[in-house]
Order: sequence, then structure tokens, then C-alpha cells
Amino acid sequence: MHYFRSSAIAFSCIAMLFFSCKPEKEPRHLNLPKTDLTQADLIPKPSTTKATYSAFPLDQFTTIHTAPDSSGFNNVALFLADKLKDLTQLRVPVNTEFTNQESVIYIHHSDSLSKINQESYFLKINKDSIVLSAASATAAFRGIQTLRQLVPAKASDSIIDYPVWPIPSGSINDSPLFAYRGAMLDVARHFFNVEEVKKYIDLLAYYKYNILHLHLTDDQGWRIEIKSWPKLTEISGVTEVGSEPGDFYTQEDYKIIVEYAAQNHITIIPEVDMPGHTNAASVAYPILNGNGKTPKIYRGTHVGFSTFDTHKDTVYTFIDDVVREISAITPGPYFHIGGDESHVTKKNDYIYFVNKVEKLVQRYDKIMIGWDEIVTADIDTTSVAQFWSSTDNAKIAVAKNLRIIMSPANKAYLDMKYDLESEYGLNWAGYVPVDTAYIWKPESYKNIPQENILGIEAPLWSETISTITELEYLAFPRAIGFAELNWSQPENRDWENYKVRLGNQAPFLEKMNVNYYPSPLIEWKTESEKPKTLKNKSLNL
Ligand code: TNX
Repeated sequence: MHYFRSSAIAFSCIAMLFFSCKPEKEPRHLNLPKTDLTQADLIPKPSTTKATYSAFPLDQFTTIHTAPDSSGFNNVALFLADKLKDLTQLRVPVNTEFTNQESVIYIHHSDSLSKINQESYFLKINKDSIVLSAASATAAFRGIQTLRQLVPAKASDSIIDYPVWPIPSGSINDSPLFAYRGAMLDVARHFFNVEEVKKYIDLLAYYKYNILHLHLTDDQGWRIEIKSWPKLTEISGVTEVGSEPGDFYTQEDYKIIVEYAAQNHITIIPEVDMPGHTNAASVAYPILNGNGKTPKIYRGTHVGFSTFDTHKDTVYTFIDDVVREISAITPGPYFHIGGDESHVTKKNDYIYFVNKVEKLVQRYDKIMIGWDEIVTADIDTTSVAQFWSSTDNAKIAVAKNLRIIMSPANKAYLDMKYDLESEYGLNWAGYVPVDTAYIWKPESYKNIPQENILGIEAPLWSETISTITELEYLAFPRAIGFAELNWSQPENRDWENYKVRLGNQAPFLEKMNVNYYPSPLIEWKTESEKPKTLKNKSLNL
């Protein structure tokens, strides 16, 4: 039985002539299931959710529209249409002239929401429309992720002869707790190519991350083309930990990553680690070296043996060129200078170095970020400290009223093993099972005042991983928990409740072909009844 009138279709299509059109449907009372929006498996959990227990029928009649004057919203709508196609095979038209009044997803800018927070959105799901009001295009993008998570995996059994995906009705009011919701990927110890980074971005965006920090240089390799110092990648772009060759990003590759991240409303932060962790740079240009030894290619995993010569003018000319070239292709506001584990740099030299490099970073209009050791220098209050291990440094950062990124290794390091069984990872900061990664309060950790905290960043160091499959094993599911700690209000976070929602992410993760660690703490709702098996891959260390 068909629910549309052929005459109406013909009339509408002729009237619209050049515009793509969809057959109009008659008002119908579909036999859709009762729903409860408050029980949806949303991660991160939204600020407030109210249910109205019916459903919006996502089907072949659905169209997406954006307010004509909302810049950037059209792209968000196209993104949504693309994801709905992946989920349902439906081709949902965006901003076509023909509007089916019965099944519209309408996305628009709201002035009142932009007064609350630039990422605030309000999602109202009715029986015949979905209205997404958003503070900005970025806020709309975050709201779209919520909507994606509400589309059921399977179409509903209904009395009609075409598939319908019932979206639970009600309203969601949502804003992030932290403005900075980050992940870090070490592409220096092992290289991950553009396609692999894009896949990581896809997954991060789905959980409302907005920062991806790339650790681009270290003792074992230099991963970003610098045109004025070509040997960096010619010599040190091709080595990494273990016996396999490394690789690097040309500036064009890097721009592709930056652009792809921007489409996902994610900012890329480049890191050039210095004055320590610089063996690869010194192998390419020995004049930079300051540890008194002849620099040699290094494929091991020890840290703390390398340093730049902090008193040479050439070193600062070099850094100026590097910061200038990378900043020119980095639209985001930050430049990360590393600054960690400079064990063979004298204390005063370290301070002198960080002070000088901060000025270089500022010359190129970037805000400096550094690992927590940088607080021992005389840094500006505009600079940002990334807390990873030293509580003393965290105290200094607070005393200096710096903004702080929270990456405590014993909670937020994605490269720590989950448990004794973990195939990959390190354990110098302890084991970090899925519950330990989730059950802590970033907003009140180590007495750091919430006002100083920008948000959590979860670093994934790559000494023990060399493939995307291994990356996924360490990052997932823990990265999903950090997404919730970063976004959701503390009163909305609860391990028992989170655990269930996490288990229900399995169909999504499987559809995305993510090799997540099937932690025994979680009841995974896999599509197939088969237990999830791990893909083994030996490391060439
Ligand atoms: C410490 S965290 C490091 C990295 C290692 C990591 C391994 C930090 C700022 N430095 O060089 O890769 O531990 O977990």
C-alpha cells in the first residue's frame, strides 16, 4: 500500500521543475514504537533530556533545511545527509526547494544560545519535524552527532512498505563542560598516514572532541616537511621505532589533515618537541645538537638523552623557520613546543630556551602550549601548561594563574596498558582499565581550580603501536570515556549508567571497523552474537 498520491507528486514535480523533489506523503499515523529519549545511548550524556515518548519517522520523505543566512550551516547539513546515507542508505536532500512539511529536519542559528556558549545546541524532536537550534555552525555540528547517535541501527517493522527509522521524540538541551576536548597522537615514534589520521578524526568527532594534537617530532623521527630545512624529512622522516621505515607528511598532506579536521570542527595543534626529544633533528642537522655527542639514528624507546644547544643563534634561526612554516599552515591558535623530559639540558639553559621560544611562537601569533615542565620558566599567562605528571608543576601553574590542559598519565594516557592481558602499551604510570579512565573528576583533580582547566587531552604515545588497528585497541573504548568527562556535567556522569551506554556503542564501533579492546568490565552489545576477537599483530620492535 502506498501512502502518497501520484497526482500530487506529478503536480509538485512540474511546479518545481528544476528542483530536486520528493513525493509528498499524506499525514499518517505510523505504527511506530513507544520511545524514551531519556534512555538513549548517548555519549557524551547531554545536559538535560526530556522525553515525549513518540517518534520522528526518518524515511524516504525526510528533507534537511537550514536557515538561509546561517553561514556554515549548509555544510553541517550536508555532513548529516552523508552520515544518514551511511546509516540508512537514504538520500536525504539538503536545502532543496521542495519541502515536505511532514518530515523536516531544520537546522538554524539561535542568538540566545550563542549567549550561553558557542557550542550550545537545542534539539527538539517532534512527530513531524526535528529542529536543531545552535549557537554556531560548530554547535550545530555537535548537535548533529547527537542526532546520529539517535538513529536506530535497524529500520522499524511498520505497516508501511518502506523502511522507517524512528527517532525518539523529546528535547535535548546541551552545552560542553570544557571548551578544550582533546586527543593527542604521537606520529613520531611510529608514523600514521593521512587516511589513518582521518579515521581517528571521524571517531573523535562522533564523540564531540574538538582538538587533535599531533606530536610531530621526537628522537626517532621528524614527520613534517620544513621547506627551509629539507634534510629534516629527507634524513629523519624515514626512521622510526623498530626496524621498519618511517614516513612523514608533506606540507600538502598536513594541510589535508587540517582541512579534514576543520570539516569535523576539530582544531589541529602541531607539536615540535624541544629542547629535548630532538635527536632526529640533530641527526639531520648536527649543528643543532647540544648533548656533546655525535647524533646517531635512534630506533629505541628511551627518553631524555637529547637536547638542542640552547646557546647557539642557529638553533633559534632554525626554530623561527620551523614555527613560521608550520604556523602558516595551521589555522588554529596554538603551537605546542613540547618541553618535556629535557634531562640533559641544564636547568638555566632550559629556562632561557623556553623564554626565547615563547617569544618566537608569539611572533607568529600563536599561543604556546608546553608539557608541565615549561612552568619552571618565566612564561606568560597567555601560555598553556599541559599537566602530565608533576603535581609540583601543576601547583606552580596554578600560582602563575596559567590555563592548564589535564593529561594525568595514570588516568588519561591512552598508551597505558588496560591490564596484565593488554597486548600493547606501557605501564610506567600503572594499568588504566576502562573504569579507572572514567571514574575521576577532571574539574577538581589535585586541587587545580576548575577556572584554570581548559579540559582533558588524552595522549596516545606510539612506542608500542605501529598500525591503526593497534592504535584503535589502545584508544577505544577509553577515548569515549574522556569525551564524556570533557563534555558532560559532573552530575550527569555515573559509571554504572555509562557502562551500559558504552556497551551499546559496539554496533557503531563495528560498523566503523574499529578494533576496540573488548574490556571484560563492559557487556558489549555486539551485532553478531559471536564474541569479539582481538586481531593480533606482532610488533617489529
Ligand atoms: C612520557 S608524557 C613522555 C613521552 C613518552 C610517554 C610514554 C611526556 C610529556 N613524555 O615521551 O612517549 O611518556 O608513555
